[in-house]
Amino acid sequence: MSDLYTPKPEHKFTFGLWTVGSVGADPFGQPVRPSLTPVQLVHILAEVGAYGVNFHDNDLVPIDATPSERDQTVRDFRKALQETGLVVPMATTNLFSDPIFKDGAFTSNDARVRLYALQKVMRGMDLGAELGAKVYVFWGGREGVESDSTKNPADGIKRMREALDYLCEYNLDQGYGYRFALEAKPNEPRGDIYLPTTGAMLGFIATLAHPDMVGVNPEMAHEHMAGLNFLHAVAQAWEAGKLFHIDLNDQNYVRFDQDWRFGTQNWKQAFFLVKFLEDVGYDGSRHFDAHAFRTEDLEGVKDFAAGCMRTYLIFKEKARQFNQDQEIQSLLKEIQAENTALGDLQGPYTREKAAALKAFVFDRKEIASKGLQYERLDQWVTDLLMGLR
Ligand code: GCO
Ligand code: MN
Ligand code: MN
Repeated sequence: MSDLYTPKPEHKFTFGLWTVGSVGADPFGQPVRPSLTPVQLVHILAEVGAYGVNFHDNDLVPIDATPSERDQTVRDFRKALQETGLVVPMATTNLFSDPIFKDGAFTSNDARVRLYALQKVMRGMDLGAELGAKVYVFWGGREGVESDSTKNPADGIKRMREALDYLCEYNLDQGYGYRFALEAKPNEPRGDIYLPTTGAMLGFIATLAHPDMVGVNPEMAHEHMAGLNFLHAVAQAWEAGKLFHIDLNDQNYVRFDQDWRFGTQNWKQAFFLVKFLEDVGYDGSRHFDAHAFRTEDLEGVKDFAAGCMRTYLIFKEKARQFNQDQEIQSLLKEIQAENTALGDLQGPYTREKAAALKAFVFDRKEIASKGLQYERLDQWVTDLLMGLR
C-alpha cells in the first residue's frame, strides 16, 4: 500500500553500490556478509523502492578487468537498469583503496601517482557518462597526511587545483556536461585530509579555472565528525548555488565515520536538514551514503535502505506540519517581524544613511529586555517530532 512514507521516483532517493553492497568489514573485523554483484544490488535497490544507484569505477568494474570484461560488466549492469527502471545520477572514482594511493592521489608526492589518478578519473568519467551520470563526485579520502613533515599543505592544495582544472578541461573537451561535486571530510583514512570541511571546499572552488562547473557534495557524518552544524554547511552551499549533491547518513558527533542509517541518531538535525532541502526546493539526488549495522544479514540491509528513505519522508511530513502549524507560524511571524519604525536607516549603504545611523541613539536596555520565546518554539519542535502536536 502506498502512503506518504512510501518512496517514489520523484523523491530522488539514491544509494551507492558500496552502501547496500557493504560487507561489513572494519579495521578490527572481517566481512560479515557475502559480497553481491552490481546486478544483484540493483535489484535489491529496486525492491526497496530507490530511484537511482551510484558507483565508484571499481564498484562496477574491478581495477584489473580487461577491456572485454569491462564491456560485459557494463552490458549486464545496463540490462539490470533497464529491467528495474533505476537510473545512475552520479558516478565517482575510487582514489583510495589501491595501495598506489597510500600517500594520496592528486596530492601524492609522486608525479606518477598523480598522473595515474588523472587517468583513472578520466576513465571513470567515461564510464559514468556511458551510463547517464550527470554529477561526478570527488572525495579525496587519501589527500592528506599523517605528518606535515612530508608535504607542504599549500602544495597539496595547489596540486588539487591543477588536477581539477585539468579534469574540467576534459569534461568540456568530451562534452560530458558533468557537474563536479567536491566532498570534504576532516580525517579518516588520513590523519588529516586537506580541505576538511564543506566551507573549505567552497573557498577552494572560487580559485579554480572553471568555478561554475564545480560545487560540493556535503556529507552529514563528515561535518558531524568535526563537531560542526551540517545544516549550516548545506545552507552555505545552497546560498552560493553550489549544492550539486548531498550525502545523507548519521552518526554521533566527533567520532570516526560511522555511516549509519539516516536519522539513526540526531533527529533534530535531520529534521531541520530535510525541512531546509524541501523548503528551498533542492531538486538533486537525496543520496544515502551509509551502510547497515555490522549485525545485519541481507534482510537487515534492506531494512536499513528502506529505513533511510522512510525516515526522510517522515521528516518531510513533519516539515509540512511545521509550516502549517498556526501557533508555530504566528510565533515565527512575531519573532521575525521587520521593525518598520527604523525605515530610513535600513537598506544599502549611502553616505547620508551612514551619517544618520552613526548619530542615532539606540535604547539598548529596552531592546535587550524583550524575551524572545525561543524556548517555547524549540519545545514545540520537540513536541512535533515526538508526535504530540
Ligand atoms: C567515506 C566517503 C565516501 C564517498 C564516496 C563517494 O567517508 O568513505 O563518504 O563514501 O562519499 O567515496 O565519493
Ligand atoms: Mn563518509
Ligand atoms: Mn560520502
